[in-house]
Amino acid sequence: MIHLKKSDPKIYKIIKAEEKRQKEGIELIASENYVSPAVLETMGSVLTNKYSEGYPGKRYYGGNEIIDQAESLAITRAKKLFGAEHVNVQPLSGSPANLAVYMALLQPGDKVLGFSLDQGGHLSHGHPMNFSGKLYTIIPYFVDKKTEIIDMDEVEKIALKEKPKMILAGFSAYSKNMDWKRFKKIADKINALTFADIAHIAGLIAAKLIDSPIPYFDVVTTTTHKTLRGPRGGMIMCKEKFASAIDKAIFPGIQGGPHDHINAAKAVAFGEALKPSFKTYSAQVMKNAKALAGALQKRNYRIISGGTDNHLMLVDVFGSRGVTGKEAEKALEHVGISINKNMIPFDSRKPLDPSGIRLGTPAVTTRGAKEKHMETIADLIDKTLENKDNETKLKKIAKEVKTFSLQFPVPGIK
Ligand code: DSN
Repeated sequence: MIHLKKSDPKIYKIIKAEEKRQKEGIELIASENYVSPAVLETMGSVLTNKYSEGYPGKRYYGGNEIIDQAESLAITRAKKLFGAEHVNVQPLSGSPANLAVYMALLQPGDKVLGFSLDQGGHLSHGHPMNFSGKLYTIIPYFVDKKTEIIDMDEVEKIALKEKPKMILAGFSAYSKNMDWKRFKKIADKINALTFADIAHIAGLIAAKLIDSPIPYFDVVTTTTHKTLRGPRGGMIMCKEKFASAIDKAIFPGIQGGPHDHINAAKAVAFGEALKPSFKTYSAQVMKNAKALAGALQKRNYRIISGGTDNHLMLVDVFGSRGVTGKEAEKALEHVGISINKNMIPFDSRKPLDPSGIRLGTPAVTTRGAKEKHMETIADLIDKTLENKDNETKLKKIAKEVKTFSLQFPVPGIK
């Protein structure tokens, strides 16, 4: 970064400080990951200079014959990776992708069945303060109080009673597998459209380690970062019959020029995900998540729904230790462990200071951590929460976190 260092030392310093934070800390935010140096290089390339409203071969600006090749490669690789009939790689991120799906398939006011945010859903699945909750009539479904797993019989009951126009399946804080086939069966009974948001688990699906909704669902959205380990961005996959409506909803519906440098970086990441090493990586992400959940359970932490079948878990820190999610996040941040506070199902506390924390293993696995390291991480988490008000002990733990982290290189950081 010789140019940046000279021309904007302030931003240069900020980037260097963030590199240091990423290197010396333990990243357990379930939606974060480290992209490869190749993805980083592509995002920092001259492709950022181009405007290319439209789609490959049908642009509203000249000079796009090279950009067309990059976007087409991203599409072809995504189709191969996920077995999708049609792919749009232009969504700027997950929420715009979801907005486009609502716009393409529904009219304002239409009924949508969505997983409640406070139980593991996502803002764009119908939260009252989000466009989805403001523009559409959202009927929420929940997990079973005892098992903390989505009760599909209950989903069916609600669907048959409410007859939504669309059923949305997906989550940002749920550690069990979705029963895509059952969702589709229910939707077929009431002639509803099916929409899956696989933002969190796209990498695990691409690696064929968990079931995919793509064969069954009308439309599937994802982000391209998280477990998929690509650049920040979104993507929509759909059956051919929805292709034109989806494409029009993205452009000119809600977006202008696509971010060509990001779309090319998506192509690079999809290319990486098509390699056998990505399957090995994703399998390790899941093994590490199971090991971390087990190590925490051994220390008497309650894991929501009793464990994890993917890359993430919710821990009831308030119920297990009397430490709130906010207190846990702060104490862990203090020692260099990044996590986020999270509501747990039927939480008696509020979103800004809930009972739970959410942990995920995609980032630490990218750095090379294995099951045995999850024991150390669980131990560091436990010690931190036990000593959350003891500054001397926290300082000591912070040193241990740094020593632990520095054994693992971060891609793209020297
Ligand atoms: N912000 C993402 C997450 O952390 O799950 C979802 O959009």
